[in-house]
Amino acid sequence: MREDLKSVDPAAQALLKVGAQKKIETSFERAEKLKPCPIGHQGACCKMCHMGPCRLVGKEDEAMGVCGASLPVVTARNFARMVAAGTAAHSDHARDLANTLLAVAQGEAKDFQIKDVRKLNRVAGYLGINVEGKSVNEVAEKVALKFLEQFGQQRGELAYLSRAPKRRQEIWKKLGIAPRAIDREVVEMMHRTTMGVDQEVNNIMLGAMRTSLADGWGGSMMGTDISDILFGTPKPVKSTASLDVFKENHVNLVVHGHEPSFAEMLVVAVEDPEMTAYAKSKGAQGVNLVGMCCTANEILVRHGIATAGGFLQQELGLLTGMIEAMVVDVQCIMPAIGELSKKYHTKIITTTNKGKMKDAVHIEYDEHHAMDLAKKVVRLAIDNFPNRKKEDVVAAAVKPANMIAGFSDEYIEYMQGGLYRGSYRPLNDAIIAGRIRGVVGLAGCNNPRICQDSMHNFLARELIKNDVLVVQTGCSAHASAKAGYMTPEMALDNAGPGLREVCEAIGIPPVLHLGSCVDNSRILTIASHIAEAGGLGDDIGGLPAVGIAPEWMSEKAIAIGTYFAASGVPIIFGAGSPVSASKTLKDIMENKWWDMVTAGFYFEEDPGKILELALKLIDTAREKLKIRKYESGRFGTERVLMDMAARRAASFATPHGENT
Ligand code: NFS
Repeated sequence: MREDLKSVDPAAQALLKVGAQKKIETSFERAEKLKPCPIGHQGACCKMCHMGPCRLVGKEDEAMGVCGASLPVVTARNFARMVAAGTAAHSDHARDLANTLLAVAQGEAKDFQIKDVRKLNRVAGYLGINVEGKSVNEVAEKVALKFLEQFGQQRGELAYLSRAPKRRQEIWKKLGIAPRAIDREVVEMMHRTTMGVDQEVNNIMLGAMRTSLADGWGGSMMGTDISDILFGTPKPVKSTASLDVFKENHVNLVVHGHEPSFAEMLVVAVEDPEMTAYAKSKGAQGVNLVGMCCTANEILVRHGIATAGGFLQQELGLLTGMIEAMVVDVQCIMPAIGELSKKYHTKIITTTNKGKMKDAVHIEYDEHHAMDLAKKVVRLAIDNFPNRKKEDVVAAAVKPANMIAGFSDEYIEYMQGGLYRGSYRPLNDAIIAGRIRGVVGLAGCNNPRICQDSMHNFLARELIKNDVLVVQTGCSAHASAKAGYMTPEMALDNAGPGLREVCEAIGIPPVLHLGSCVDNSRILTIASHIAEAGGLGDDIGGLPAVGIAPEWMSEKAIAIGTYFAASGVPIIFGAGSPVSASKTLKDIMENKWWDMVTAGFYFEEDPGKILELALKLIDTAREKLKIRKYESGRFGTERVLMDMAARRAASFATPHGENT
């Protein structure tokens, strides 16, 4: 690990130098100048009312706010509010998609179609909707209405909880943490953490788990499913990743943020011959659409659109001087890009009333006129091409890394047996035999307080070396993609012998790109399938699986970590703990939660210790399951993950039998 570097990504390093030469500050420098408030950083600052903010310093059992709130209560409330905010963000994203699905079903959003009818029917099944004799649009309408109901229903529980293993559902019921409705859990969490309501630490944390489950098994899972229904379920696609995916002779248009609908329209619009002709009339050869952050992941896994990387790349991208327009919507958009764009010819285009920005052009997206608006944006970018200043242009001069992305849970099932025999059993067998030691979901953000990508890359490399299959989402996936880890060849050279054999048999990378952060819900689905496939217990809790977010910064990451723990997957976060002020809270999350939900939530800053802990958790789970003790290079005699269907799958055919 290089402590002296701001990033391990050579393209980022090159652009950071450009920034330094031009005396342009980015979040990397601001993070150095602006140290976090130590009291707030550890979760010991209470600003729920105007008697404070109270800074609870001193001994844990003595520190107290003006109202008498104890340190553990304050820390728990702060944590729970982060969960609520993260849940709100993912779920509001899903709400917009549900409204789009409804508009499409009702014939009001004519530029979209239902791309994956098979998935629509599968989802209808989960929701108890009978599809017999109904047209595609009729089913889609019922599905959309049922989804919208999930936000505000006053009775019952979230429909998707039934997708979890029975054991897990029982645990949630017993603890009283089965979420009732998405909005209700977020609202209730805001209520119970306001001044003078919930004063019992364990109860606040149970509430946090219930709220987070409304994200994982609610908003996020819905977001993933609706995107698949409307835009297609991902299957492996080739692409490239780097800050150097911008083209000097093209109009460069970046989509940055999270919601995929408008980006999907832009993917079509930039290919329109009318747009290419218009670009040529302005001296460019065409329009180069590039993704950033989670919008990048959405259009990468479905269309193979190149990615410029994750959260910390947004300012660096502008420093290339080659971006004509950056279209943003919601979440992880740095306010700094508005001011920075003024130093260049780049136009920032905001597209939602929820997220406006000073110094940006506002073109409000509306799914009812999606294509017209997409073309308007593309034209604006093209019109800006002649304004590009030659002297501003810097190429990072780092060859973009090749990658394969697009491993949906459906595809992972398909690749283990083909369309009609798809199953998770071969994966379970590989785990039981010790070829695969365990599975790690490596996810989450970048954070300028940590050398960019250093922990993501270190952990991905070390985990595969130790025969751990790595599944990735969000900015962590960008980190591996840029480093070139998402190719089948990576397995040959770097994976442990067992994992390498499995990857070779199917022709997959040892590091699988599952999509955006809402697509962490795919990991929940995979974990449920593994539990149901047999041989590894009957619950998600107890599987040799761990979730890690080593460079996290967002409230959304906290919501994700909490719903994984509440679902039975132990979680390790790097980048400092927002609950470190309270030993009581640390004990609840690291120990008591094991008794309650068969998983703990750990904060550990040292990457070596994170690795050690992850492997220990995996090995302990193996021991408890009484499966073969992991030893590198020594496997059991169980079925090898290789048969004709698996070999055929290596050609990356679609999980749904269509032609690619
Ligand atoms: Ni996830 Fe996507 Fe990245 Fe973190 Fe932000 S882009 S939703 S929150 S920073 S992984």
